Amino acid sequence: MASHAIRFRPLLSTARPTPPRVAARRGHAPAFLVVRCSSAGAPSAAQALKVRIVLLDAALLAFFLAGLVFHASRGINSIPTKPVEGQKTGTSGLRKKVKVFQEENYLANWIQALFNSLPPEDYVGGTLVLGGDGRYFNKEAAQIIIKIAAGNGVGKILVGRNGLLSTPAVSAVIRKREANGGFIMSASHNPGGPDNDWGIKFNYSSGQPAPETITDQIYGNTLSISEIKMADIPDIDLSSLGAVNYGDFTVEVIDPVLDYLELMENVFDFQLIKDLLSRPDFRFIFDAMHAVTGAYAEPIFVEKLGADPDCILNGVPLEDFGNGHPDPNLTYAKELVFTMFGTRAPDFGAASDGTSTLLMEVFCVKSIITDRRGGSGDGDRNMILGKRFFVTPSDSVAIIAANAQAAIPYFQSSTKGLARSMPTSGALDRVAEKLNVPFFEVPTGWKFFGNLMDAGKLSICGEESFGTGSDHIREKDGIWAVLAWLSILAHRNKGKQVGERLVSVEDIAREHWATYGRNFFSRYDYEECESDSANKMMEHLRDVIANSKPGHKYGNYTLQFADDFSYTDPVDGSTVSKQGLRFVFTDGSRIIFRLSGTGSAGATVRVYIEQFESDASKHGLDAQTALKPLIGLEGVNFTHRFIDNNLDYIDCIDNLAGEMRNNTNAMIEGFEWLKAGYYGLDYPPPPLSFE
Ligand code: VG1
Ligand code: CO
Repeated sequence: MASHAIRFRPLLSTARPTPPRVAARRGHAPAFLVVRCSSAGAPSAAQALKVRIVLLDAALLAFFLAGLVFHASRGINSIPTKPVEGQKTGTSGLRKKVKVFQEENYLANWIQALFNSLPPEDYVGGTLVLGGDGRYFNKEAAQIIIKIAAGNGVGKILVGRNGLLSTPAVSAVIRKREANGGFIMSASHNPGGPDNDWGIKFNYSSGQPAPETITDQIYGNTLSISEIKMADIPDIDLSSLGAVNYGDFTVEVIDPVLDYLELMENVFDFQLIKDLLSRPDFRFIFDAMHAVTGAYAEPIFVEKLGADPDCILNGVPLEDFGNGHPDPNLTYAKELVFTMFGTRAPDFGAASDGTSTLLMEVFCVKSIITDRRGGSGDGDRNMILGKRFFVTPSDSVAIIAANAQAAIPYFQSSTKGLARSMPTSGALDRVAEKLNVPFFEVPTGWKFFGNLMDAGKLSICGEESFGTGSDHIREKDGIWAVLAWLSILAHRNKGKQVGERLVSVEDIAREHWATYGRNFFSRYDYEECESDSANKMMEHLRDVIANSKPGHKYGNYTLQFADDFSYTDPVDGSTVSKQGLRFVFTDGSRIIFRLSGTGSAGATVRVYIEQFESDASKHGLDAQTALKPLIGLEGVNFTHRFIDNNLDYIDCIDNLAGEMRNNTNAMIEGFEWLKAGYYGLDYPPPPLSFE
């Protein structure tokens, strides 16, 4: 790698003023001293000083000199590089195979492109946070990121010990420490290990995922990048807490749990939860699925809340999540599901980010299940199960919202507003209506919630993909969701004698349906489809939409409208389009098609099916039974209609049907088969028909 010496030319910043939001959040004036690097022809630092010294008062001069000394001691290598194709950020950061990230400068290019995209006052002399889910390649990546940050003039990096920080913890640390932003090293729910995925995400100063305006700029810069600025510092030992200085650059290794734990203690009534967990008649299991939640489970659930340590399963984060898929859903968290549907099921089971070990016989007196397969590697997802009962994420957020004010101190005074992603079921809409608070429907991906929260318009939000959260941070938060449910259960059972029947997860859900009606919901994923076919299928569906008219009959359903979802941010007016194809019927039923934006190979087609039922006598139906008329659309076959006159699509769909039979990732609500004691790799064929 070629490198050459850089001379420093200190300048008074001519850059744009810091946006008021950033300045206010930092709580101090924006950095005014910017060091620019140039390789030749620049006046020396001493010359520049002479010119400018008259303008500087004593304090400024002192600061300036200090900066000069520090910068001089921070050797920076300028590494020539070439653009790499395909570094476009998806729904949540840049995700690729580990092997791709290991290619020369692949990661370094993206990180440098990021710095090239941010206004210098947002990072020069500032503080950034760095952490991740402990997956394979994080250790190497952390060192690269630290050196490039130092090379670009960042003042301080706060890193979680051993590079670990859950996604919600990164958001919490950014906010608490008033940092300018942070990096999350995670491909989230995508599997880890040398042959699997790696990912990187940048969050901004209020802890929110960078908006598309920034990620688009980063992508633009990856296409023209020619130089990487890397500080010439040794690899940092990330295993022990404390700060190390290299001139004016500091790396501080922080405890990954403390800031987050403190926040949770402010949001929830820990004593209330503790009282529930100490009941002899309440059992709770937590499986951390070898993902990052493992680092949080013991300090929070055991040390603070008194849960039995034996009941934390797979609590040691592993680089490949124990070879599991760290996505907490009904497919990847089968063992947890099995346990919760077993004869001696605990009262409450929750999953957050990945396990591979069978939980077949877990009979802890007090137990919590947090299953990383049912969540994601980075601790932002969650799955909630009661005894022989699955709460859909769409219902979960609605139930939390409906009960938050009574059960969670953070929401005691008010709920500002509620929001969900477009494909998430309409259960939350009805709660917003009843609470008479503003409601928002945003595109898929957490980044769209941040602005609403910053503007004070949003308290609680969620996605059907096992993401739930609130404005306590700017990410979805798996442990927050588990604590929210525990709070609701604790609140509902306060004062109950041992032996008295406890209000269960199922009771709470059924009561909710009785009040608001039930939104039956199911999502089907068709993974690793051929990209071209999937794109053609979507184009074809767009044609169908263009030709469809309100009032058009589909079996017993009448089309209200069909469109390609687009969104205008009510806060900054920015717009995004092509966010999912919707067929919405007059009774509120919906069929939605989307292409995933988080895959690392091929295309993933997601189909979301939803039907509203107000009749309480039908709320007990299995979701697959309830949804059957909509999915089958007898005599019409909805999916078939879209494809039967184009063979290309049929090829793709055939392929999809094959994938479906192999049960790649079908989040199937209901589970009659499971209740009947069936448990195996082959799910019964789903009702969605692709013939
Ligand atoms: C998926 C989910 C989406 C979620 C995103 C990131 O995106 O559908 O709701 O926000 O993953 O979650 P897509 O584009 O594949 O449908 V995570 O836990 O992977 O950060
Ligand atoms: Co995740």
